[in-house]
Amino acid sequence: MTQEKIQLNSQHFIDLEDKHGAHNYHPLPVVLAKGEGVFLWDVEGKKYYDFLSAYSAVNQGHCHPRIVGKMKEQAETLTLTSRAFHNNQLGVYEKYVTEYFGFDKVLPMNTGAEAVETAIKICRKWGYEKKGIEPNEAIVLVCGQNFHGRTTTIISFSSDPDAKGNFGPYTPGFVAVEYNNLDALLEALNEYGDRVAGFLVEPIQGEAGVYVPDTDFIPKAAELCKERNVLFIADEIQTGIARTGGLLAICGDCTCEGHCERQENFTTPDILILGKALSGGAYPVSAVLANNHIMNVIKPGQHGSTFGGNPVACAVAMEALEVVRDENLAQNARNLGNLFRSELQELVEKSDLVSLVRGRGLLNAIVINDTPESSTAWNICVALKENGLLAKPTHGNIIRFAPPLVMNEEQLLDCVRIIKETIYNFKK
Ligand code: IF1
Repeated sequence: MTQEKIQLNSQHFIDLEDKHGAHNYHPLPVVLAKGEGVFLWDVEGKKYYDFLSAYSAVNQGHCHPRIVGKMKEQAETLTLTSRAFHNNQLGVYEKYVTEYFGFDKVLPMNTGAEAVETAIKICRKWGYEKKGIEPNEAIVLVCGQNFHGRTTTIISFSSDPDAKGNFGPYTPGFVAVEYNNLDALLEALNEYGDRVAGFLVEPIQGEAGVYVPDTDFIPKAAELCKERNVLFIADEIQTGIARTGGLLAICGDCTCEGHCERQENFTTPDILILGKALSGGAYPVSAVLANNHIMNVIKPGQHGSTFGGNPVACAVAMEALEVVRDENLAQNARNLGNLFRSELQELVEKSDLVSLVRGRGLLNAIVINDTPESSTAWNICVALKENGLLAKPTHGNIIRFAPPLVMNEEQLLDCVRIIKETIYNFKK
């Protein structure tokens, strides 16, 4: 290659980021230039399977033609009006998404963290105006090892020192209970009594390492909240939109694809938070859904966002959700997830490197048999990259595997082959 061409390879782009960008991430050494379905290509033209899906934002596959088509169509027509005026997309989307998930109303935002912040504000306001909590005394219960975003209030209740350290002073009004521990939840409800406005929980803790709680944790936690007049707030930003084999992770093993007849195992949250794959990864779209007796505490001028509910976001989100239904992505995630975990169980039995496989649907992880401080999981991901599969460790020794939900069985088994060969040939 000529000197000019060498300059435009991966190192060139990595150097640009290093010199001109904040160092708030430690990416795998790969520079991507193109995505299509389950595949990504780097600047040298090497092809990879995507096994992260941008942290479950690209459930519908990279650059889904229907989603990109709608985005282009709306972007060439009307991109942004602000909420100072009405437009011909927002109401249509609001009707569509509230009927899709079974709620009276939606408050549209952009990023996941903004939606979590929005849910906290709605919950607190409901606590004061409907539950009668003393002013500024509301408590929101959260879980240890949570991940809900990176704003100052959200990291105030994080248990991760990297996410929280040196960002104080912290927002008060949050109490953490151990995840998957109903006794701990009950104890906190008893201790804080009528001050508790809500319980914010991930149905499966993604960042913490794909922790799937006991089957009865979510339903029983929701029951306890109902008994104590506490809002059950489900953060489905990473687990929702078909990722875990149902439309939502709190659907349990219901495969209703939405419009659930509220089967006995369905837990209905008081506030549902969505993001990421709500747009198929094409555009920042998030949403907070709730019924009128909760959502109507928000009056004009009390919350908002310049881009929240913009016409492009509305058009993209409707198409992204149609694709989930038309392509039966929840059922596919369920089927391929079962196959994936059963195939990888072989690694637990035959390799000293892998101590556990866990997950639900196509949100899975393997636990590497080394300390969280070791670089083994990272080095395995670098080896996977060399072998054509992109994944990234979550906390230390856990590797998350989350391919786009449009993957087919042949592709999944090809990825299983790559993962097995990489693990069996890996030298620490
Ligand atoms: C990063 C983690 C995953 C989320 C849940 C809210 C948000 C997220 C359950 C906030 C976002 C992203 C953020 C991104 C990496 C990724 C992540 F590693 F950070 F924790 F997926 F597990 N609730 N998760 O998973 O949504 O504001 O990002 O749109 O910050 O590094 P956001």
